[in-house]
Order: sequence, then structure tokens, then C-alpha cells
Amino acid sequence: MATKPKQPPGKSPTLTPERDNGDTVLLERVPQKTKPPQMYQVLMLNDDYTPMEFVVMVIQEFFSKDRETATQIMLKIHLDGRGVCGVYSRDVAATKVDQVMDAASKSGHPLQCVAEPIES
Ligand code: TYC
Repeated sequence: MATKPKQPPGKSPTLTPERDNGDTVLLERVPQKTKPPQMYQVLMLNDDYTPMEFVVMVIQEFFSKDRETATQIMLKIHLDGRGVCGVYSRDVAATKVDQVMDAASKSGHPLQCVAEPIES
């Protein structure tokens, strides 16, 4: 009995062999079905009460930015009202939001953080 050649997991073939009469092999193009995952930007929102230093520290800790970059992001949020701290898959973005909101409420600051799908 003929069996199809095994593909490594996660990789679908773009060409599938199909026999029509025993000696001709037709290669049929199969459209790629998987799309890249929806990505989310994690934004922090400005407020009048959270200390700048706390925001810089949070950006460094949860978004793995150096102090210089974290300070620039914080100042952008302070001036524009909101700013992107990072771009992640849905679950990672949700975790970042939870981490920031948790750290802010434990420290008594009203800092807000949200995740938004990126337009494609
Ligand atoms: N506007 C705040 C202040 O003047 C600083 C701040 C920056 C707060 C960014 C929140 O997401 C924020 N202390």
C-alpha cells in the first residue's frame, strides 16, 4: 500500500504528489493556509499622578528597555497622552498589561495600560 511521505510537524507542503494513471505524477499547488498571528501593541496612558520615575522603572522592568529608551517612551506618553511600550502576540500582550496594572495598583498609582490589535 502506498503511503504519503511524512512531513515534519507544522510544515505543510506547497506541492502534493498525486498519481493519475500509475506512471504520471501530478504536482498540485496547495495554498498556504496558516496566517501570521494577530499582533498587539501594548500602550501606556498618561495621567497627572503617576510619578515619571515609576513609569520609567515599569517600562524598563516589563518591556526590557534600557533606561534611556524607557525615559524617551515615558516622555512621549507624558506629552502625547499615550505611547507604545512593545508589540507582542495576544497572550504575551495581555500578560504585560496585567503585570503593569498589578505593579501600579500595588504602589497606589492610577497608571493605565491597554493592548490593541495592530491594523493590518
Ligand atoms: N504625567 C505624569 C507626571 O507628570 C507622568 C506619566 C508619564 C504618567 C507616563 C503616566 O503613562 C504615564 N507625573
